[in-house]
Amino acid sequence: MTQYEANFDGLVGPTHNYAGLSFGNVASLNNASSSSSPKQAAKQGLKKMKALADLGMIQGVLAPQERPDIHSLRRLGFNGSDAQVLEAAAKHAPAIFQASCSASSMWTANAATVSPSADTHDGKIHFTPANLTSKYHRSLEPEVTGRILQATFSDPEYFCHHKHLPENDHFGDEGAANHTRLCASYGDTGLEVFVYGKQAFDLSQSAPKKYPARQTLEASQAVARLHGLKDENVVYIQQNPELIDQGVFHNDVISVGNQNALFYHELAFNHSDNALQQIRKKFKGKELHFICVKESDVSVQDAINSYLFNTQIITLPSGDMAIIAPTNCQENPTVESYLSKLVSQDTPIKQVKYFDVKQSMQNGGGPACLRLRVAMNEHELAAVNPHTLINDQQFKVLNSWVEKHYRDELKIADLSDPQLLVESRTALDELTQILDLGSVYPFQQI
Ligand code: SUG
Repeated sequence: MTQYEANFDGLVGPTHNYAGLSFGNVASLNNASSSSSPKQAAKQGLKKMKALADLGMIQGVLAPQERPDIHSLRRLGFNGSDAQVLEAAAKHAPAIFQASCSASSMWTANAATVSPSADTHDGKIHFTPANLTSKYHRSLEPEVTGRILQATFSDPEYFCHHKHLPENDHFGDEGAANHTRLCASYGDTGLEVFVYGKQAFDLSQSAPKKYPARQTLEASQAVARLHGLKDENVVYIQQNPELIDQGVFHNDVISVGNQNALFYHELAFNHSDNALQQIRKKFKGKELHFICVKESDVSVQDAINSYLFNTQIITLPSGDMAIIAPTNCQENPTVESYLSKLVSQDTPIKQVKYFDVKQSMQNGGGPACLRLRVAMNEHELAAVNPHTLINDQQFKVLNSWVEKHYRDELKIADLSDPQLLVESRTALDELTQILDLGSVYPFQQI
């Protein structure tokens, strides 16, 4: 049976902005209050999706969330009409207000953890939305993310959806950003590699000191249990806490895997030798490629600035792998030279393709943050909501939809404009029809 790995990218929402909301994510802090372009951001994302579809990949799209999140502001005691809620929150609690306006659901690597049917106890694809408890603005996402995932993967014969984990720092879960699956081919049982930042119930263990560890071991273990993964097919590895303190706020900022290749920085993991040995021992395929980048080749700082590891490694229909990198890698001479050497070496990665996703990068989101991977066989693919798959037609429709509804420029002060709320809801209402999602948004359920 034919097997695929589909990428479901997050569509950038109409309120994409830079509010400096993510302590520990250096790009987010550095660009706080810069003006953004929601239109450009959405188009950059769509262009990457179309390019991957043109390469013969299965490419899907996940809808953004409703922002400003009036519902969450009402829960915090702001009342009156929607316009009054906006005005009062922006005036009396500007930081909370800005958090309620973030388009952060665009980074769908944080939407959920997904285990393909070859790995799970019941032979279905399992989804657990991430609770994203570490950041208030992101903790607003899981409920609606769950609904969007259910509307995209709705057939219970093939897909099993769990509720997000308990909303507490002890179970802080950031989804696929800290999860990689290694396998011989997509349809084979894989080794699911969960990378955590700290152990929440054992404070004697090492943990970062300056910035938060957003993923806990206990959360990763709970997801593995929910998905019915066998112990022999799972490893738990700790991220190097010193790197979290340098701004590596997720594992996908310092390592990425695809099939039998793991591309990582030599300082990525705590007790690295032991971690890699566990992977080697449990990996069931024949050949495993550890592609280790030395600090002397590319420093951690260069990796963070360029997002060398927030690249997507994809397997092209030809069987070769390609690395999808942000143009920021091309603009960094050390990283560019590393990548051009990499594709000529004896690894499965044979091509590098650069994409301008700068609007996302300025908030700390590279190509890999923008996508959620779902490995599927042809029956499962046939059960996916077809309107969420990118082809020439859907690309055109979505581009025109962005053109029609999105602003060219957005400043923090614009977020309290009641007209922006109207524009966003109008756009999203139309989008649910384009993608055939049903009423997934709170404003559609009143
Ligand atoms: O959660 N940035 C996101 C970036 C997510 C990147 N995802 C992965 N690495 N998988 C975050 O920190 C910034 C929003 C702002 O500051 O306006 C933000 O949420």
